[in-house]
Amino acid sequence: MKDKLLALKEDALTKVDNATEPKDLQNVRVEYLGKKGPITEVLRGMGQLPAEERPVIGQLANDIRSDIEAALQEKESELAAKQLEAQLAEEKIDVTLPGRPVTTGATHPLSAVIDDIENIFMGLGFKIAEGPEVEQDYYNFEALNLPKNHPARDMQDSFYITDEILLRTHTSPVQVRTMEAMKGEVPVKIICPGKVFRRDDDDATHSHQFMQIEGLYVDRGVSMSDLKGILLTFAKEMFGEDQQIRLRPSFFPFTEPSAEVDISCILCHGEGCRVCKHTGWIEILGSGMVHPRVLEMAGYDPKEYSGFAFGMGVERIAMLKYGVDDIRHFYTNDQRFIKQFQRL
Ligand code: FA5
Ligand code: MG
Repeated sequence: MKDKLLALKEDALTKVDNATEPKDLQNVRVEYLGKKGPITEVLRGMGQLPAEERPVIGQLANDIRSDIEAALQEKESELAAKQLEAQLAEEKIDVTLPGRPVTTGATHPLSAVIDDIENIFMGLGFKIAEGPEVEQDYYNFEALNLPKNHPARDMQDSFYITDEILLRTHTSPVQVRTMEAMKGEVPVKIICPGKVFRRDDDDATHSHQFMQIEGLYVDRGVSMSDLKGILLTFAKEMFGEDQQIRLRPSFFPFTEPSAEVDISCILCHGEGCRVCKHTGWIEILGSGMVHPRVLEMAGYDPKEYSGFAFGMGVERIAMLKYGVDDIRHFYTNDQRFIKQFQRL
């Protein structure tokens, strides 16, 4: 019986030794130490032993149990340690790998140009005004001295929603809305940036949707020389100290007299090149002295007050400032284009 127990111990310890997974050890435990295991069986048969041998065999059986249990536990922690090591090796982080760049958003070039223009005019005492993009025919045309069927409406052929409501074709209706809201107070000194819409065919310098910035200054004694001085200051701040401007007689029903304003060509500085069509000048805006009828309709007595107004194309300014040769680049959202203008 003693030999049988010792042989069982040998077998069990060999199996523990050869175990490679926790589940192998669990099998050994069930096989040798379980209720139906061989050791339990030996102990059950003790009744047939002579009385003096019983305590010796009993002691031996208990010792063998605890030896096997101890071997199992040791092997268990060995396997657990190995498994942890393998897992750590697998999850190792290579801190020498290059990092992944974090990309940050940037201001769109058109927004950046609007910011610049706003800053220049705020420095000259102008406030920012706003108006609706879906506008009434009255504000877009009639109150600007463009009655129904006036031929000048054709130049801004537009998107009508009903006979009386349209997408605004310029930011000039904000002149009227601002004067109405000011109820005869002076000075009225605002600029208004915003989207405008026209049934224009898209090409390198035209888009059916674009942006304008309107300017309006109404007070006692405002003259054409104020207009010229403000716009020259703007051109110098926007494009550089050596900038010159030129006023060309023009026509708008809501200004009298009217002028189209050119700046000396950014690229050739007035010598003549492809961009300025060899004239040395580039048109950036329309302007003039607010027509007496427009002042009157908005509640300002033209005998007492006068004012100037202008409307510039934001995309045209941005194209000149950054040397962009096609207006459509601004709207296609090509990251390779946009990223060139990143500012923090
Ligand atoms: C006007 O829209 C007048 N409301 C400007 C004005 C305001 C005159 C106040 C007098 C007093 P015009 O249609 O010329 O004018 O447009 C003004 C500017 O908008 C142009 O000089 C040009 O820079 C820009 N622009 C006009 N049409 C387009 C277009 N289809 N795409 C991009 N920019 C355009
Ligand atoms: Mg024009």
